[in-house]
Amino acid sequence: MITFISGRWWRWTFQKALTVFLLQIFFLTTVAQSCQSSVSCNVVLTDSQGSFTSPCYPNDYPPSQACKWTIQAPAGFIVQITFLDFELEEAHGCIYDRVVISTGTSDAKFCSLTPNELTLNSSGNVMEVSFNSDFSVQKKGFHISYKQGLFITWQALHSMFIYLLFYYKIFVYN
Ligand SMILES: [Ca+2]
Repeated sequence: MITFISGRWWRWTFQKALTVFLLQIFFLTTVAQSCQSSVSCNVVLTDSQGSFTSPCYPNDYPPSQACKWTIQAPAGFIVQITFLDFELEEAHGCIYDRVVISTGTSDAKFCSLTPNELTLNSSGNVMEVSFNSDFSVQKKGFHISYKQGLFITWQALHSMFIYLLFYYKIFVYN
C-alpha cells in the first residue's frame, strides 16, 4: 500500500516537473522570438564612447525594421565610428537591406560584407546611422563602435604653427 502511494506520488511529481520544464522551454522560446517586436532601435547616443548593434545581433535581424542611431557629440567635437562586424543581405545598390551613414556632409550606403573594419569620421558633431530591412532574407547584422574626439587635422596644425611663429616674432623677438 505504501509502495503504491509512493509510486503514484512520484509519478505525480514527475508529471508536474515535466509540465514546469515544458512551460519554461515554451517561455524561453517565446522570449527569444519576441526580440522581433520589443526592440527599440531609435536611439540618441551621447556617451563619449560605446557601441551598438542591429536588433537581435548576433542572431539574424528581424524583417521590416527601420532603425536610427544618432550619435551626438558636444560642439567642437567630431564622431568616429568603426564597423567591428557587418553582414547584411547582398543586393546591387543595397535595395533590400541597408545601412546608411550620414557624416554631416555626405551619405554612404552599405550592405553585404562591404564595410567590415571600416572607420568613418563625421564632419560636424553629429553622425547618423540608419538601418532598414525588407520583408525577406535576414543576416546577422552589425556591431558598430563609436567615440567622440578632437581630431586635429594637418590644416589645423599648420595654422597653429603659423600662429605660434607670429606670436614668437612679435612678442619674444621684438
Ligand atoms: Ca532582407
